[in-house]
Amino acid sequence: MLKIYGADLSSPANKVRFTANYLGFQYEYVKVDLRSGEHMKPEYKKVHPANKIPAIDDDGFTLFESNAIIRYLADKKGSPLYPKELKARAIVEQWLDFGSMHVGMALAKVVYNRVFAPMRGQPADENSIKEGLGFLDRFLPVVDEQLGRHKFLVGENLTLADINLLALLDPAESAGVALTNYKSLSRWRDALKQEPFYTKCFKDYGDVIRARQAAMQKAQ
Ligand SMILES: N[C@@H](CCC(=O)N[C@@H](CS)C(=O)NCC(=O)O)C(=O)O
Repeated sequence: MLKIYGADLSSPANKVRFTANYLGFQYEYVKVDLRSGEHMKPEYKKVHPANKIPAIDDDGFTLFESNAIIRYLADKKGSPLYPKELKARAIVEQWLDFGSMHVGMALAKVVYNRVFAPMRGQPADENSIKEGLGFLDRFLPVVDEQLGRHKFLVGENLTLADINLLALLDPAESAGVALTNYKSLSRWRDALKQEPFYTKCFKDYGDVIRARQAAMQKAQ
């Protein structure tokens, strides 16, 4: 059976679970505890040579990098989430890359420094936060405009580009990044968060962060 190695707070790993849920895969979710360094164990290096999550093991076929994994899963099912036709696929790739390389990278700077650094007792890098927020101010309006023109990022059908961006935006509010002013993006996001592929993982990512923060405070 397909195994998905991930962790509930990892947006790249959640993206893989959302995709597998949407496509109807049966899978075993193998939680890798990053805090205790489970990912650094030699056994796990056989699954991911750089000791990161997510990764999958599909009956002995191992794969890492969340975007490579979701493409593989969609192609395995022949799903329209990842169309076959040349230009349709190219546009999905375009928004998939834009989501990961621009929106996701910018938000990650803010999320790391405002959420994960404090959890690890590390100082926040204010310059990195400022840079991330600047990029978000530039890139989120582009996504909002696109979603004002279409139901989904690539027209009227859900694709991998939507699932990618949905997962990467999950920690926004926990990092103090409000998305409510982006009306079309909020309409798109609120609707997708009601879908079973998402709710099968959690109601809201913010709940997962808050539960982790409360557990850490209790343990102190
Ligand atoms: N580009 C990778 C990012 C993977 C990544 O950085 N994962 C983080 C968790 S979100 C991780 O494994 N961190 C542990 C580490 O780097 O030691 C993907 O999309 O799969």
